[in-house]
Amino acid sequence: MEISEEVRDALGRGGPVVALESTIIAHGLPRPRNLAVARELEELVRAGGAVPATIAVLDGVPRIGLGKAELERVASEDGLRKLGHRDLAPALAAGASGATTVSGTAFLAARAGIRVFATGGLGGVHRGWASTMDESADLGLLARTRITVVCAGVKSILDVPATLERLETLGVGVLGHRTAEFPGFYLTRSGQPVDWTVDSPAGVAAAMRAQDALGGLDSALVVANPVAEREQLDPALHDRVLAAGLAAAEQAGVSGQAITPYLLAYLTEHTAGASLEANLAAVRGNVRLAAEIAGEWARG
Ligand code: PSU
Ligand code: MN
Repeated sequence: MEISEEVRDALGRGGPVVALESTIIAHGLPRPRNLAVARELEELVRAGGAVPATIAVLDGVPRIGLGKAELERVASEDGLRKLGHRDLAPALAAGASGATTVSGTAFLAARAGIRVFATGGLGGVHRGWASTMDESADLGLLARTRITVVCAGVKSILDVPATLERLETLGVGVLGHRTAEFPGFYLTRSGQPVDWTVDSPAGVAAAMRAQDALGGLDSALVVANPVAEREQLDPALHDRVLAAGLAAAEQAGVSGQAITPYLLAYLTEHTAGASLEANLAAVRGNVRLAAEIAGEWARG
């Protein structure tokens, strides 16, 4: 894999680095806004004193840290694949290009030596799992990877209580950041409790150090960071449009990798962009917090 000079330097001196995923850019946000967002997220990491490492696969090469032209490719190239960790080997062998999901990004980030990763909302157990068995590969990969993922919970298009149960079964730690309630991605609250709450980035770094001191199984630490209440999507609008979107997806026969992008786009369209603003507010908050955590972690 190819690590950019800036990221390599930062890692070499033990400086703070934050990994950013590319699926949200390529498949989760509408064009051309997505490119502006990709740049903005990198700037937010820098403003927080850390180095951004946006991750993607281009022409069969995993890239850790993208240049200007590469970021533009991720935001605008047609036919870019969506790559979970299981897709990496075939993509590399085929010389393909793709955006990496949480699982693909976390896998590559950990191998590059990056410990902190920011995203919007994790994948998880889809509603209707009992008939489709659709559970995001994000969960299984996080169960086997020592990385700290800052997110606004799991996407609210999912079965949130079931996803939390799976995280427990898989042994993935969940910390609420200044919240005793698990966030709901577009929404400040999901209605589900979290078992552990920390009140600062230093508190997260302390848990990371404790993970390392304990040793044993490598697994992720999920830092759940709610979107501010004034920036959340109106909960009644959310519930109404999501119900319609789930019905539309079923009617259209959308399944597999396509379901998450379909629902996110449906919400954006049918809330006149309000869900997009809430999504972006959540991601920005996560990126800022991740930069602070990376700073605390680097201070040792
Ligand atoms: N967070 C967002 N938007 C997104 C995603 C996360 O705000 O588009 C992406 C992540 O890459 C996550 C993926 O891994 O959605 C989950 O897809 P699936 O349900 O197909 O595993
Ligand atoms: Mn799936």
